[in-house]
Amino acid sequence: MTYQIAVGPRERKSPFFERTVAEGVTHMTIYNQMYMPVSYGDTVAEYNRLLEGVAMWDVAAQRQVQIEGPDAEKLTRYLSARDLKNCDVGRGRYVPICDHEGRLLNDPVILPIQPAQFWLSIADSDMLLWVRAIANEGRFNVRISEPDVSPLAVQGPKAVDVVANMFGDWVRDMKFFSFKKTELEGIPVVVARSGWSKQGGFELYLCDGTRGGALWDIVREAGRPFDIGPGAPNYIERLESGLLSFGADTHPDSSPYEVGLGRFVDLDRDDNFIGREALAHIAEKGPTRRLVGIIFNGNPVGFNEHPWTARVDGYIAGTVRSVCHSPRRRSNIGLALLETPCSEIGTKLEFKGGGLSYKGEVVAEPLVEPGTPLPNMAKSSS
Ligand code: THG
Repeated sequence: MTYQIAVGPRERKSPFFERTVAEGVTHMTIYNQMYMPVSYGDTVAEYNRLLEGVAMWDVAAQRQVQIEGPDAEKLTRYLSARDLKNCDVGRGRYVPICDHEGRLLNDPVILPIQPAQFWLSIADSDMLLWVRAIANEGRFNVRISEPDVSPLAVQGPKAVDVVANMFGDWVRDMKFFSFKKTELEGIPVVVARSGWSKQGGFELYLCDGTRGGALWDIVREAGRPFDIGPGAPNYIERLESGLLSFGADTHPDSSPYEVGLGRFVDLDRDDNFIGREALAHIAEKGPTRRLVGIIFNGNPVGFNEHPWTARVDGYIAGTVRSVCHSPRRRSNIGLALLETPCSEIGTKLEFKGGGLSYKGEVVAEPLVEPGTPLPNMAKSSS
């Protein structure tokens, strides 16, 4: 069966859209009502480039929710389940945002741009609606907007050389999640040491959407000596490394505890935040489900279109959320959301997907230790 997703005005185009099309993007997803590239047609080559070289990703769909004004810090802290006490300007934080029942609504990176100006660099859910509602109902003195800001990620072990080539050697000393406002040939950007991979890299937050093509070309040119190529948030690498994909790995009612973000919830902080009571209750009882790493048998799988039902001795124990074949683990791997009693390491699972039956097992995370090199076998001949 072949079908296509229609392109129309209800979804937005990234400032890098035309360039990604010219580069030969083959697959897009929709994220925050914006098209986002996921593949240029050779996922193995893209994975290899991310592990051994450098890739550039249009991640403009990681939209920003900007909170500005006298109560900006107060509101940002109230929204965040993580204590932002020592969140200095110039240093980002990975933060769970929950509703009053402790359900995870989003897992943004929060960037304190100025003392009274914050960006929530969001995953795929409508944070603008949530933040505006909370701000207005709580009479916070703030302005909430979606600014003209679009991240372009440069990821991989050679990313630091490419970014130093453009901005200077000072970027080599940047700590993870630190950022700085600057410009590149007159284009306003925020340079951050961050990105959705464990291979190292930067994100350039373009602050003028009319300059997307220009920024793309500058990065492409600076990366030429390092054989940069287009890529996208890499499904295989993120599963190996254990980076959460909100909405894919999570249920609409998942708490941060069940999906491995409990370490970012601070219940003993002094100030109040949304979901505090519910989260304290869940923490005390323990989550009823847990997201765990799995390995499973069979020929190398591609990806799953939807969650697969997982059984333990015939009992429906939960769902397999995301799967792929890992070249470094030399096995099929995945993440499964299982009832807590069925989530212990060593638990045996059965599931069906794409017409095939699999046998799997719960294993420790990360599925692949950071720094594990690529086996020679996996390297493409191109
Ligand atoms: N960069 C930016 N915005 C984003 C993402 C990003 N918005 C959407 C999505 N990604 C949000 N999710 C994540 C998930 C993980 C991380 C960042 C954003 C991440 N985690 C590190 C880890 O797990 O090792 C560090 C976590 C920590 O210890 O603080 O980087 O990628 N701009």
